[in-house]
Amino acid sequence: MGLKNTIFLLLVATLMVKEGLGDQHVVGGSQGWDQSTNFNSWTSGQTFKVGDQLVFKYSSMHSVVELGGESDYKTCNIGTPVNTMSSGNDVVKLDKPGTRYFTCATLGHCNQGMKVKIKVVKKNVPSSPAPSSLSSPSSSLFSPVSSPLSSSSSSSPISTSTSAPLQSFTTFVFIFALLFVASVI
Ligand SMILES: [Cu+2]
Repeated sequence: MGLKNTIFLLLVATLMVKEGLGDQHVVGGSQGWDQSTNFNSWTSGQTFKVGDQLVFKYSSMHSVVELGGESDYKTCNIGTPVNTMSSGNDVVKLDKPGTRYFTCATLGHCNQGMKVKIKVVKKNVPSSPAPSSLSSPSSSLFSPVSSPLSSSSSSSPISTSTSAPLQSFTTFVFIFALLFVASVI
């Protein structure tokens, strides 16, 4: 196999890896998973795609309960949950298109608005990789992707954005370098 073929395969492999890496959405942004957060305004600024992850960051007074459907979501019925989490740093993978419903099991919090509805769309909406990503705030480049459970979760910095810009940028640079090498050979 020639070197050009090897480079081509590397290029393809890189793109495939990139396809597998979704964005991480820290639920509620910098305010995190809390009853004071306005989740409607947070979701309105987000696009959730298959392969992305939700990260719930919260103090021990909260938890995460996934509900089975719209009616439970509307009525704050946590009696028949799909899933319950309480680590304070919970990651939920969005593995298929559809709507997912989350709330908090602490008494009263759901009725105070501590619930979020996530509409997951298929991945292959046309995306513009490098330019739009690069215009994101630079602070998001250094967001903790999956920090271990910290003892002081209330005072720890909560990232508002995703790891996607960094991934896109490194992929962009890598592909550019490969193309450059290929053209020299
Ligand atoms: Cu709560």
